[in-house]
Amino acid sequence: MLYLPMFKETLLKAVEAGAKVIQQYFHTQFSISHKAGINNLVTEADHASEKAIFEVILNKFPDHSLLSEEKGAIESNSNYKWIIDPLDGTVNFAHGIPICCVSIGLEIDGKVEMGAVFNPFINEMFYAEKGNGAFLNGLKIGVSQQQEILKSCLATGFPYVYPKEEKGPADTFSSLVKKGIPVRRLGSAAIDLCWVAAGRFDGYYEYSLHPWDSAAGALIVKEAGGKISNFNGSDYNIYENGLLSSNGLIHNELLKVVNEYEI
Ligand code: LIP
Repeated sequence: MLYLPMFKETLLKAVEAGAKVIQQYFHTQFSISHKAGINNLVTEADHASEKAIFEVILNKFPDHSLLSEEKGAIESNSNYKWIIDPLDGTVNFAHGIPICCVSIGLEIDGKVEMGAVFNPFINEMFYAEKGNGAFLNGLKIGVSQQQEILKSCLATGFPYVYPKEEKGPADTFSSLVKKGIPVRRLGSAAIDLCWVAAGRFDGYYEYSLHPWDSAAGALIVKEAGGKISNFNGSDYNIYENGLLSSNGLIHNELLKVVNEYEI
């Protein structure tokens, strides 16, 4: 791809610009409003981060499409779409919990080709481009080698509007914790995915996410040697529900849990 270095430079500048803004707002007084659901918050920082990110991207690529959590879709007839979560982990941020990040994926001709996730509070920049591996602060990363789900450390998240189906997120969570498996709930899908890529979690699943939550992190997991699918085990689509990511070694066991609620 001829223009990759230009895209990478803009991608990293954009996540850094957003991250600088959320750091400036952290520990200050900022307004918080509510979206659909009980705790689906959005803060001044989300909007200010998004504005800073847009400025970087549109300054360089004014004709590209954007899909961002707060502004939604800004379509053009471009083959390039920047998929942006200006502040992933908003509830954490609003409560002064520094487990949050900026996540941006670049989709070219319908496929995410590169992505970056930056948590400025612990200075962790995750980056990947398709076919070239995944990196944390410039150092190559890889998924864990844990082969047994009973010995794994997992992560999940929960929707703001709980699904009406009889069995769902709480049942899967319950079946895992009843077996003594540690299941963390960090509150940021993008960080959850990057921590699978870095080998910290052996797997992460979530029932319903938005494209901006997972566009960058899904690629980072794959480039770190991990596996990502939907709950049927087929290719994950960022525009559909059901994300299951792992080191690949426990993937089938985790699929069984989310589908049959038993290990
Ligand atoms: C959050 C995700 C998290 C999920 C939350 C929420 P937000 O995104 O990162 O994994 O469990 O329900 O969707 O709202 O902080 O951008």
